[in-house]
Amino acid sequence: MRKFSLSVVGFIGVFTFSLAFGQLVWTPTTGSNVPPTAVAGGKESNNQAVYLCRGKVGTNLYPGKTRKEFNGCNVSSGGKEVAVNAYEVVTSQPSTYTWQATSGSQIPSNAVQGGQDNVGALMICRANWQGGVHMGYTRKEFNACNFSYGGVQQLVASYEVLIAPMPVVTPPVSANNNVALKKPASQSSSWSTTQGMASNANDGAVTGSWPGLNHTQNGPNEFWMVDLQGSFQISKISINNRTDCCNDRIVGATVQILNSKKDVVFKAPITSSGPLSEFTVPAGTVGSFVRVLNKPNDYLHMGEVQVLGTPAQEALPVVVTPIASVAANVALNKPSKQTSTYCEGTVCGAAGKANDGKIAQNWPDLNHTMDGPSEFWQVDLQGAFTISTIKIHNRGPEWDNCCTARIVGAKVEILDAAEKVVHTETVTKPILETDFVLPAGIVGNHVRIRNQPKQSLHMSEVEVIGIPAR
Ligand SMILES: [Ca+2]
Ligand SMILES: [Ca+2]
Repeated sequence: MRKFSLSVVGFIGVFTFSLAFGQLVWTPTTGSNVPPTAVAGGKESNNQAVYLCRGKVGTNLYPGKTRKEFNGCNVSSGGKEVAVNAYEVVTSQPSTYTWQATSGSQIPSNAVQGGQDNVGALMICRANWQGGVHMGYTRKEFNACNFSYGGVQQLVASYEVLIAPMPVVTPPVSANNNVALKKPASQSSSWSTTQGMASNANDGAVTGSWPGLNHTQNGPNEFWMVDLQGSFQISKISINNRTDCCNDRIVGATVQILNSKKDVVFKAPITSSGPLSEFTVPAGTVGSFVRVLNKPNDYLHMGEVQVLGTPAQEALPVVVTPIASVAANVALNKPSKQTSTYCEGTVCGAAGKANDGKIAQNWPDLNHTMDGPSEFWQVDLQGAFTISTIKIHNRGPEWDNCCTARIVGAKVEILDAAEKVVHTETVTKPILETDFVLPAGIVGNHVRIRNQPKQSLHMSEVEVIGIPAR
């Protein structure tokens, strides 16, 4: 091949500026001084190595090739082969760099830049030519690898580009991820068939403005719920409130964590009308669902619910036997009975399900009578207790809103040892939990819940908080 030495004048100092082109190490040199550590990138037809270099012509920096006989870095410029006397040669190339076959304008996004001209970046390429392999440069518009050979520019459309490894993106290990994100969400009702959908509250968009909100109707028992699709150790729940109006409607709502059986394992009231409410969940809390219950008879709308958690094994709930000398649920696991029992096949709403310690709120984890005119459920406390509070946990809302209202009108009676009524309360709201704080000094041996006539009586749990009477 012929060698040309054109336009090689005074380039000392042109490489003092720094060009951060990947991880190749470019070492300045001149003329025939090819360092022994130079990296071969191609070869002549007689297998003599040629080395990757780059040299400046005017203001352009071109990748090219060198060996000591060239007395410079041979680059393609202005249609000619130009030997640049003061140039840089690659003396170290990461082992992860590879040559990738391509053609035309198809340049991989991780191609390595080796220079630039007045249009833009020039990527390092090489092509087979006349029995050898020769390095040059490419850009999409060239539709080829541009290199020099035999004194002139060569353009070869089938070529290779030098590529750098794609950066490896490592997801955070065991981080507290938002495990609610885009999981199946449901709600008791929606604003319309197309607006205020449940999924708006866990789509990842933290907006407080309509229409980027979930939006229920304003019944007594509205809710939003996300299925986490697995059990997670939950550390925190964040709720982004609506901010464009009506931000006080969320005050009085309740956030709950439910385990895989939909037992409530954590609950907290939402007390702030501010843009963000955050709930720190006690360590060890494992849940599969997160539910937000509305403030009864108000709309529930939220921008985003985020649940931070890590995958976990679910521990079975431990039933703790209360110590009788302090105020405790004295109805827990005591003998209970009811006038009739509703069953679906072999699955029945036995009386004991209303005082087994589980607040599951869904069938079949409920007691369930028939719907006669005078049904009741009753627990024998097995002793006389001074009763301070009775908590009635209603059936949950997510099955159908028909059932939660059946409890309205139910009577709560406290009976003495002779089963004479000593105190009565009435359930007035179809809400999830009604707490009756009793006047001081009420002593009872039994608690009876009478149905709203001709409505089935079904309850998740009846808690009777008391201490042994003296
Ligand atoms: Ca959202
Ligand atoms: Ca129960």
